[in-house]
Amino acid sequence: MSAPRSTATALRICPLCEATCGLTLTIEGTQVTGARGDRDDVFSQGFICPKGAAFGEVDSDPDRLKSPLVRKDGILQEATWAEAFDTIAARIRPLVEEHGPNAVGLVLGNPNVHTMAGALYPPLLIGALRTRNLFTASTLDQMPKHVSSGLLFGDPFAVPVPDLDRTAHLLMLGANPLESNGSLCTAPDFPGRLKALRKRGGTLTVVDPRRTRTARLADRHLAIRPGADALFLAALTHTLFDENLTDLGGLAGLVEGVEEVREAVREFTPEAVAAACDLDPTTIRTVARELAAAPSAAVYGRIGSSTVAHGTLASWLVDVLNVLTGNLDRPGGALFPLSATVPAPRPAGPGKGFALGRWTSRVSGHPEAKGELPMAALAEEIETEGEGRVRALITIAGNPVLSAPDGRRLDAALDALDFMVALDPYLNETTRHADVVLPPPPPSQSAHFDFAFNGFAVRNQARFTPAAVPLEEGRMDECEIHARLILAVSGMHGAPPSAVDDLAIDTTLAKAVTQEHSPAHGADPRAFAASLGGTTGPERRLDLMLRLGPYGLTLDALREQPHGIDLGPLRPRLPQLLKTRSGRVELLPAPLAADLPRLRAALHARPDALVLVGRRHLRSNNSWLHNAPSLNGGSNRCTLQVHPEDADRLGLADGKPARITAEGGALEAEVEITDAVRSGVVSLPHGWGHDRPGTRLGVAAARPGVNVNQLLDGSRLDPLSGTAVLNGFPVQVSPLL
Ligand SMILES: Nc1nc2c(c(=O)[nH]1)N[C@H]1C(S)=C(S)[C@@H](COP(=O)(O)OP(=O)(O)OC[C@H]3O[C@@H](n4cnc5c(=O)[nH]c(N)nc54)[C@H](O)[C@@H]3O)O[C@H]1N2
Ligand SMILES: Nc1nc2c(c(=O)[nH]1)N[C@H]1C(S)=C(S)[C@@H](COP(=O)(O)OP(=O)(O)OC[C@H]3O[C@@H](n4cnc5c(=O)[nH]c(N)nc54)[C@H](O)[C@@H]3O)O[C@H]1N2
Ligand code: SF4
Ligand SMILES: [Mo]
Repeated sequence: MSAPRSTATALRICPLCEATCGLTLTIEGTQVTGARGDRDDVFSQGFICPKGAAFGEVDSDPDRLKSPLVRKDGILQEATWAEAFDTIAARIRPLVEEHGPNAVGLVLGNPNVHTMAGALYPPLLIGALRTRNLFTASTLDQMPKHVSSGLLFGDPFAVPVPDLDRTAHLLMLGANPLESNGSLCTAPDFPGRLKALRKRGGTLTVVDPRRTRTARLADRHLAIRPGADALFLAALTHTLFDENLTDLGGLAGLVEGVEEVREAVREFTPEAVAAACDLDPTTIRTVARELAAAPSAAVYGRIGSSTVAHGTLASWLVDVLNVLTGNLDRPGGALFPLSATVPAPRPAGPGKGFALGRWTSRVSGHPEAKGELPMAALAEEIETEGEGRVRALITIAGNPVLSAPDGRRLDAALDALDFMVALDPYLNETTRHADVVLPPPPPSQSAHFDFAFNGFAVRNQARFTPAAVPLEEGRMDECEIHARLILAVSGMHGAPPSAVDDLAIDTTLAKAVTQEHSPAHGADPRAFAASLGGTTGPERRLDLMLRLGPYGLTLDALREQPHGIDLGPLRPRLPQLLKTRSGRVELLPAPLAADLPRLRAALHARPDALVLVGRRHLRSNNSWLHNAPSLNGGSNRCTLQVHPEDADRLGLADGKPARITAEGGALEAEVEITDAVRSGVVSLPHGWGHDRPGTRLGVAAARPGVNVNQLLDGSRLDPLSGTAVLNGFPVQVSPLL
């Protein structure tokens, strides 16, 4: 007879999307058997979605790897942690010594922003590798926003978020928070907050080629032609100037380049953009007037306005509109969050500015952005012979074979590597190519703090949840895996992992004690380090960041408030946060001005007859949640949505297969006829295509779907940010007979 299992509860911040809801987990023995919203959470106040409710199932997925895998005789086999790190040290160092640091490429995927390890260690790994071959999910996502923020404000992380709870008017482009739960706008219960906006008399305009669940909640839905947002936003800007509707309010002395923007958008009249956007000029003028007239308003753009040909221009114009209507940095407008772990603010003044293109990629000459090269260029950097070729690759929490353009080509490239390491819980489409797989423990066994998302949250707050259950025997904490990986690649294999954290703490403190605005100014670094709370390296680092942060918090203070500490609504932060050379908001930075002729050319381009856009489903998350049975029941989700008129024209029948062809290849998918997509547009979700051999994803493989990114060949990029065009590219569709 086995001993009776005890039932307990534990708090855990949900890592499954950007909303960061507080969950109360039910734990039997060491297994999570249930999850509900934590009603006392200072931020999420009990909200939970179906993904959070499935936390236990995701956590205990039997397909999660339990021990490291090392390739022996061509086959991935279970191995000890010691063997895994020995192999990495033995294989990576000689490559670096012979071919230089760029011989090792690094891929960082999305879940890194959902773990403490993913926030704390990759910067150190990048420093240790000194490689320029850095590729992340940002160039499949929000890099355009980093670039526009870098240029406008001097800081690529200074991303204004809409003040959801106080705004009187929200203009949302290319986002569908009722399915995604929000992005670059961390807001538990985004749907509830939008409903509250309507209830208090506010208005919502949604710009999306699909009539999404979010669009259905709006006062106005504009079914724009995909890829045309920058033109639409330029016409709104034009109208503000044309009708004397600009009013910078309190920003007036803080902005330069306003007159230059007026000139730059002169040509983009509502009439001039109407055909490309497929919106009538009167509507465009009305939207501009509403924006100007609202007591407060925020313009907010996400994926559908970012992963497009003019993604950086669109991201820039979003904030140009926020500035010109006086809504940037004021309550009810778009504000900059202030998270508890950023260094305490320095005094306002000129900064170093933001440079783009400090180096270029080896094969195609793509300019770097924020130190990164386009993910879409990874395959060619592996395939193409010569000095600086990527010979070894480390992937951390990324599945680019499905999430980036042309997975088949990348598959072949990964096969051609000399050596590959994957830090990932699953053997999937990407990690199956690795020589060493390092599996992190399931989330219940990891502590959590949101380093990334607190910087994009609609309310300042800080929450820490310790591991809900102890590390299972044979497991290694993800932070320790990272630390050991850093040691293995930097010639310090075998040193204690705490050395990595100590070095990080020492480096941070050495700088902080010299800075007058730092809470550590003038302190003895050793004594300060010795006073840090926390029992592990990452906890001590969190404690340090909190102590050096703007609120003077400590890890102990967070532990005493397990439901979190509310730090209040967002507050104005200008001019302090500006790091531009002028010390002001630079409204028309030169690289953006130089990209405008490309937008002008788009005014006259003939629209493609049929273009494809993506979509998200509430129960999914990119490529890795298709293995949880309760999130994957019901009808097929990987369908090609087609408007009835297009279906008629193309001879497509509902429920029948169609062939979709584009520059990267051809796919077959089931047709779903619906007028929720506008005519001229078809929609297929991403993250599917789980039919490759050598993976261990039993549930996902049974309903694999197709990989939409196989339609792309990686050549379509937003040039300023290197971001792949994943929305609004031309396709041909025909019935499959
Ligand atoms: N066509 C099209 N393509 C897209 C998009 C789109 O809208 N359309 N969206 C893009 C966007 S926005 C993004 S962010 C990317 C995402 O693409 P990726 O960054 O590749 O992320 P995922 O597909 O979510 O894969 C996540 C990987 O992390 C692993 N993982 C899960 N949890 C953990 C963990 O705790 N630790 C570690 N180490 N690993 C973990 C999973 O097993 C999986 O291998 O996809 C992009 N691709
Ligand atoms: N359920 C679920 N939640 C997720 C994810 C997930 O995969 N599933 N992924 C997470 C990640 S990594 C991210 S980055 C966020 C993304 O969060 P969101 O930005 O909200 O992403 P989507 O839900 O894909 O919404 C994008 C919308 O843009 C529209 N669109 C496409 N092309 C255009 C265009 O040219 N112009 C305009 N105006 N609209 C266009 C699409 O129809 C779609 O409705 O979601 C996160 N949350
Ligand atoms: S909304 Fe996001 S954070 Fe909240 S429970 Fe759902 S998946 Fe988790
Ligand atoms: Mo993303």
